[in-house]
Parts: sequence; structure tokens; C-alpha cells
Amino acid sequence: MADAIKPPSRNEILKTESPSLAGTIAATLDDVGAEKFSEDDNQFLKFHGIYQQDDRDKRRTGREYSVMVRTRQTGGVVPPEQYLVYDALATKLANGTLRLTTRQTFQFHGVVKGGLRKLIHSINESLSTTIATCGDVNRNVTAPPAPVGTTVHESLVADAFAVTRALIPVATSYHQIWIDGEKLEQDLSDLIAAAKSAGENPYPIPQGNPGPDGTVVDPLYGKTYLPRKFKIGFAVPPQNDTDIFTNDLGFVAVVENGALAGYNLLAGGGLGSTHGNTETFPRLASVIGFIPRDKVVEAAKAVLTLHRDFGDRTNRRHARLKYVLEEKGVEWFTQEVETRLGFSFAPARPAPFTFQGDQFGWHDQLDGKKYLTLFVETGRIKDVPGHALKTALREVVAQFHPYLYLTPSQNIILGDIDPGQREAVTELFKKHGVGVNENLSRTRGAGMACPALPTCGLALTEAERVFPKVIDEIEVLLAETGLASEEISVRMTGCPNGCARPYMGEIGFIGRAPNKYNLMLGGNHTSTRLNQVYRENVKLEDFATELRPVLARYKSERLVGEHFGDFAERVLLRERAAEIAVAG
Ligand code: SRM
Ligand code: SF4
Repeated sequence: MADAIKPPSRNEILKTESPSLAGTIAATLDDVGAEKFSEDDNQFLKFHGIYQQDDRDKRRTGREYSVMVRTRQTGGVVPPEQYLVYDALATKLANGTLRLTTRQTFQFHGVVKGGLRKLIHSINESLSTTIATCGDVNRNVTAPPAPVGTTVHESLVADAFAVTRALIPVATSYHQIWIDGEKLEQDLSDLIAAAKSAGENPYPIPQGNPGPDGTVVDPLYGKTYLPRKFKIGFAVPPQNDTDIFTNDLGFVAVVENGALAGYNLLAGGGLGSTHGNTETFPRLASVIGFIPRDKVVEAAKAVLTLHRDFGDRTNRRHARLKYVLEEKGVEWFTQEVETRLGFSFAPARPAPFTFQGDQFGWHDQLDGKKYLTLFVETGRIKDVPGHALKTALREVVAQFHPYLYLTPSQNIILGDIDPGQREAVTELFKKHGVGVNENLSRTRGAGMACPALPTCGLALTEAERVFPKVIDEIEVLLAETGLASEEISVRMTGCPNGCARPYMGEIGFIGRAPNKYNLMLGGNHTSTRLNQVYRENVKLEDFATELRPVLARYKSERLVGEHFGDFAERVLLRERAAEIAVAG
């Protein structure tokens, strides 16, 4: 076995030596002269939901350190009072923006060390947490966000919360460092009191029992946690808004006689890869079988502990569950999970997907209320001249108290709005220059880009900052070719890690080097197929030249009803494969 001959990775040694995950974080926080955390503490910080970063635009003149903090929002659910706390925290203690993520959470960027305790304490006080939103543990659990009000949806969201709670690690050090004894910001205390009035924190953090040596070891994760991150999603066909096949573990709702009968369990999805390293690759999850609804938490624990026990602890680039499935096979995996569960899977039941992304604009809930799905370009909530989205959202939430639901496509839903308030909400957005999606092209609405530069330490090139302009150009091309009303999903990342799930886009741009991207084609509109490389190392200024003929051919050669990604797969990628074969 690989583990027997290769040494464990540095992260494994760190976890073994300090299973409390405390490192020297508290001491560095107390040391006002320390400008940054140590490299080892960086690894521990991730388990607390924190990444140390530096502003990469400023590297020429030295390093300017700050941190990124990620919250937990199962299924993207955000009570209005909590949103108002986050809005204030972003202004007071971060860079003034809130970033909606592709896994339905918020990220605060640009948090300085001196404000970190207050920020995390306040997030916990407002009934959320940052625990385990990063690190070798179960991350934020995704679920369809639209508050449609069906019993199926409500049951599914309840299951997503149950799974979340069952997999939150014991974290004594989290309490000690961030929660105990910190004084509240005086000017936030009213907002926090309002958030607390909403009830219990849905993310209780277990304290655990110390062993004979005084150490608390997590009963589920053990001393060394997982070999790598672990991601769970839920989906309700026919909409695949959570990109369910990209998760380590997916639960696809099976609805029978109008009720949630159970789930088809999928396992072994994941997208991250490294350019030039064939040991790493994106993989779609395999369909394992059906489980009844009441087994969902047990099933999640069984798959998670299988990853714990069989994932590669010697090589972090090869440590995700997808490689266990790929190398040991679906049959082995199924038997191993069944042994852990003590029962067998039933065959997966039919549950097809027919579409993927968000449905923008106003919609009806079953209880007579309305919800509004609002486009947020690249997920960044901020104020810019003529488009004060952050202010608009704050005022709408303060005045109308909608529940908020973050979507896995970096957008936001405002739910539970009285029909009589619809016009007033629309007007308040308009007052701040925010349209309610009237002039949004379908292709822009379906786009996603990761943060990349200047915050992400792994970025090879730009994504979020250039993406609106890339979409501007694609819109022009679509208009030129008579395709303006088409929806083509376009996704861009600054490196091959896949944070905006670019491998699922009908068009994907994956950063390779400064201003160079692999142009990927052939994902489908249900997000159930990986795309493939069409051209390598395309410069930003050459995108239009590459895409113009491709779109023109789509317009003239497509079959009736054929989506762009399907055309690309049927025609363009085959031609490309033939060209490569001829070239030898
Ligand atoms: Fe990601 C690392 C941002 C979703 C695969 N991701 C990072 C870091 C933390 C960079 C780092 O390690 O230093 C990025 C922080 C950038 C910044 O400045 O904020 C980052 N990932 C994001 C977000 C914010 C992208 C976004 O546009 O919203 C998403 C946060 C999700 C959340 O709320 O939890 C985000 N990351 C994803 C996804 C998509 C998903 O989960 O649905 C993926 C691909 C799916 C998967 O996991 O396979 C993804 N992120 C990665 C990887 C590659 C992991 C691998 O298996 O190789 C890394 C690098 C790593 O872990 O070493 C990474
Ligand atoms: Fe950073 Fe790469 Fe993820 Fe983009 S895809 S946020 S560049 S790690």
C-alpha cells in the first residue's frame, strides 16, 4: 500500500502533533507586532475557516498580509438579521465587499489580523460559524436554494442541516480562540442582538471529551481528520443547480407520490487538477445506489469515514475521495460502504436532470409569498458608482426582512416577500441603480468566475476581474451571429483547481499562465458532462478570434434544439481529436 512506503505529507504530521488544531494561532493573535501567521499555523487556520493571503497586486513593493474568512451557510440559507451583521462586518473589518461563493457561503476578504477575533466572534454570535468551512473536513453542504415551499424541498433542506450537524468536528480550540471571552463591538451589538433573537445556532460545535492525556480527539474524524477536503451536495431533479456530480458525495432526491422517498447516492466527484500532472484529473461522481431518506446521515458518515481510512495521506494532490473510487473501483467502494452501513443499496431510481442554473426574476412560493432571484456578477456584493448593490441589499433587507438564500452560481435569492411589497422592493433596488434582471442576457446570467487575483495565492492569472469584459465580448459575438437569446454557460478560473467549476461549462476558460487560458468546450446544459480542451494557451485578447468561427458554425450547423455544448461535443471536439490524431 502506498502509505506503507511513502512518508506522510507535512499536513499529516501537523495534524498528528496538534489534533486540537490550535497551533500557535492564539499567541500570534495576541502579538500585535506579528504581521502574519506561520506556515504551520496557516494549515491549522483553514480548519477554522481562515486563509492567510497577501495582496498580489502589491507584491513588487513587499507583502501586505490579510486573511480571507469563509462562513457556513447550509443550502445557502441566511436569516435577514444575520445578513445585516455580515454587511456591517464587511464594511468595518474587511475590504467592504461580501463575496458569494460557488458553494453558497460568504467570504470576507482583506481582514486584518487585529480584527479577526471580532469578526469570527460576531459571525458566531449571529448564529453561524466558520468552523470547518476549509481544511480536511466536510465543507459547506450545498442544496437547492429556491424557497419554493414544497414539502420535498423543506425535507431535503432539513436533511442537509442534519448531515451538516453530524459532520461538524469537535473543536475545543475554536471555542478557546474565537468565542470565549471576546468583547463585542459596541456599535454592532444591536444588530447582533437582533440576529440572536432568531433562536438557536443551527451549527452547534461539539466540545468532545478529553482522553486520559487531556487531549480531545474527534470521535468521527480521529486524530488526523480526513486526508483532504470533503464536499457534500443535495439536488432535486430536474434542476441540477448544485452541480451535483462535482461533489465527493451527492444526494439526488427521489420523489415518489409527491414525497421525498430517499436519495440516489453519488460518490467520487471532484474537479481539481494540476497542469501537466496526469495523476490528477477532474472526475464526475459515480452513481452508487438508492438509500431511504432516514439513512442519509449514516450514509454520509459511512462515505466520509471511508475517505478517512482509504484516502492517500502521502500526496495531497492525490488525496481526494475521487482517486479512491477511480483506483479501487465502484464495486469495491459500494461493498465497503455497505459493510459500514450494515445494509445494501437498492438500485438507483430514475431521477433525470433537464437544466442547471438559476431562474432569475420574481417567482411565486407555494404559501402565496414571492421570491426574487437576483444576479450578482461574479458573486461580488459591493457598491460602485451607479450600481450600489451592497447598499441596496442592506436597505431592502432592513426594510422588508426577506430570508436570503445564496445560490451555487454565486447569485442571491430574497424570499418570503409579500406580493404587495414586490413593487417597493423593485423600486428600492432601482433607486441604487440595481435592475431586477430586466436586461440581463441569459449567457451573462449563467456565467461564473473564481476570485483569482489579487487575493488567491494559487492564481496563475486573472478571472473575476476580467470576466465581465469577457462576457461583454461574448455578448457582442452572440449578437453578431444571431444567437443573442441563447444561454451558453461560460465559466472561468485563474488556475486548474476548478473553483468556479469551469470543467462543467459549455465554454470554460482555465488559467495556465499570466494572460493565458485553456479554452474548454463541450460541457452540457444539465451539467452532467465534463468539457475538454479545445485550444491551449489562448490569450485574453484572442478569445473573440477563437470563438467567432465556432459560434458561427453552431448557428449554421446545429441540429434542431441542440445546445451549444452538445454541438461542440458532437462536431468541434471530434474534429479537434481527428486533427490531433493526424498530427501524430
Ligand atoms: Fe476553491 C482552493 C476559492 C469552490 C477546488 N479555493 C481555494 C482557495 C482557498 C485558494 C487557496 O487554497 O489558497 C481559493 C480562495 C480564493 C480567494 O481569494 O477567495 C478558493 N473555492 C473558492 C471559491 C470562493 C470560488 C468562488 O468563486 O466562489 C469557492 C468557495 C466554496 C465554499 O464556499 O466553500 C470554491 N473550490 C471550489 C470548488 C467548487 C465546488 O466545491 O463546488 C472546487 C472544485 C470542486 C472540488 O473540490 O474538486 C474547488 N479550491 C479547489 C482546489 C482544488 C482541490 C483539489 O482537489 O485539487 C483548491 C486548492 C487546494 O485545495 O489545494 C482550492
Ligand atoms: Fe484560486 Fe485557482 Fe480557485 Fe481560482 S480556481 S480561486 S485561481 S485556487
